[in-house]
Amino acid sequence: MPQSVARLLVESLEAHDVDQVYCVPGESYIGLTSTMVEKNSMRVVVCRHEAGAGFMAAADGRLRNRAGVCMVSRGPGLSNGIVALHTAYHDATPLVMLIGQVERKDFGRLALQEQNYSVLLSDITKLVIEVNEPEMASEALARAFHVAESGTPGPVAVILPEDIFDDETDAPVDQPRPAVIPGPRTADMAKLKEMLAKSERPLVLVGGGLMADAIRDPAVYEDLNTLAETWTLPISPTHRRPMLFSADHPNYGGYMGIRVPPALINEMKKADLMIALGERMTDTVSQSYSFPTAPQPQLPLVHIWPDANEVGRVFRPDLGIAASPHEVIKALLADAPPANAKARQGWVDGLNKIHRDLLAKEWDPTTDGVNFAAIVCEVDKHLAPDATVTSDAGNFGSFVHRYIGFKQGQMFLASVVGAMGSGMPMAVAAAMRRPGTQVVCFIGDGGALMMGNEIATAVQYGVAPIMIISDNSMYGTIGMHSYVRYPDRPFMDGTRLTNPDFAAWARTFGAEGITIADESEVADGIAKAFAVKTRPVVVHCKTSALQMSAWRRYELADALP
Ligand SMILES: Cc1ncc(C[n+]2csc(CCOP(=O)(O)OP(=O)(O)O)c2C)c(N)n1
Repeated sequence: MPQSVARLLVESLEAHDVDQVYCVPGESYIGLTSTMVEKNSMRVVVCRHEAGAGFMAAADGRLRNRAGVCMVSRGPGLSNGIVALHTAYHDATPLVMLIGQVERKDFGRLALQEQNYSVLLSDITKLVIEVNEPEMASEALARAFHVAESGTPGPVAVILPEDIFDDETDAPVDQPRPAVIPGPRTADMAKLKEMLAKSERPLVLVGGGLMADAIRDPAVYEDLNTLAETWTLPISPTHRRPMLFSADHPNYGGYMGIRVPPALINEMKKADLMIALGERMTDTVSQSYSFPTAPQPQLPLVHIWPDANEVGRVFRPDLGIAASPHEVIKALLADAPPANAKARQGWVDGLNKIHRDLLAKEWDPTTDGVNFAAIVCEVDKHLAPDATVTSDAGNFGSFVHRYIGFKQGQMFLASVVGAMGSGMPMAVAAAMRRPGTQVVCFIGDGGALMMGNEIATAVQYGVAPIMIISDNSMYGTIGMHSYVRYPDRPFMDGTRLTNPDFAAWARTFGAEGITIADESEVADGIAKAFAVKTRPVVVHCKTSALQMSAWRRYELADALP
């Protein structure tokens, strides 16, 4: 029986297991939202900004290892949402964005809010699909999900003209394509085993590809731990993936994040083999293409990623394996470890000692506000084994990575490519997806006023994330870059911010507001925040600007013009 395109689209989303979509409504696709609400088979989460909706869908994509779905209106709506597409594209996160378009009869006239999405989105999506025929609608969605989730996952845009939703069609629901999980070749596994047997100082980086596998199959963690222990390998989670290996595991080889501290990176550079296991190998992870060096790595590199396009795109590996990283781990575990594996124990212990020293919960006193280290260490004491932590972009994040001892089973979400504004929406999505568990968002005063307004969405949907704001009254990261690059010039004025009382701001949303202005208030303030549980909490932390990151500080004389 014929049915409307809107109904067909909703049924197609249902077939793809979509139970929640994030949106800012718009007249250009109102035919779809109204049908969704009428059919009531999935929750339509109404957000405050399209970037918020996009980041929530990106978080959903990571939490479920299925494409998260958001819907935005044409022109201004999509323009607001572009930052989330950019993040999903760089972060290899599966995302389907449904975007309204002008009526088909007006294509190309520069009609109200018209944009040419195929041109506009060509560098930040895997695919743009324009649905101009009712018969194509369901097939287009099936393709969108498949492309978003396969190979290197990423965002796909589906363009829906305003006048298509009420058209009738006999087209059936196009069913989801089966997940394609690539495995390694026998010959490549033999070579990998040979390289591992010869190596005295291997370094294993684990990244976002393994995170995706772990959602599909939680046995990933047990298998990774067994591999590390029996093959005597140091494991280094990469930038923004700290929960892939427990920080207190004796095989933890150090966190390969942004600007690895000298003590650790100098030791890592003694490695005689690098295995990137489910890590895309970005600018950040490779320390600006210096370890390994691009395009020719200074040490033998094995790059394992489920997409041959990516393996070899920047670095020339000695061995490239286009496979799921978990499949490679399982294939390694099918064999006994090399006879001399235990000879690597000293190498693993050495890296682990540096890692433990770096993680020590120590900090120096500050005079111009609380050292954010004190707050992050206190939060760490309260985090449950299944807690979710999200982080916005900014220097406050360095404290999170230095002082929180993440564990497998916990979840960490952030824009790996460093988009400010991502932290709070991701926390809201996590709180909806993981009800009854702790969700903590770390954010700067800069990011808090970019996208912290999604706290309204948390209140509206009855979830209770905790937003910890490091208010150093400046865009601190940029102050640091300015100081490092142009040490003789004044810099603070170009990055200073005048902020509201964030605790009072929180209360106007119906959230709880707590202020921490002195280190003596930290333990109480954080305990109160974790005790609330029934509504969102904002902890306004008045932090030191001179303590520019977890690793360095300015002298007052440096900072002033
Ligand atoms: C959307 C976006 N705009 C600008 C930047 C550049 N940027 C990176 S960090 C930063 C400052 C962050 O300031 P804040 O949130 O206060 O945290 P802090 O660095 O002070 O800890 C800026 C402006 C960015 N990464 N993303």
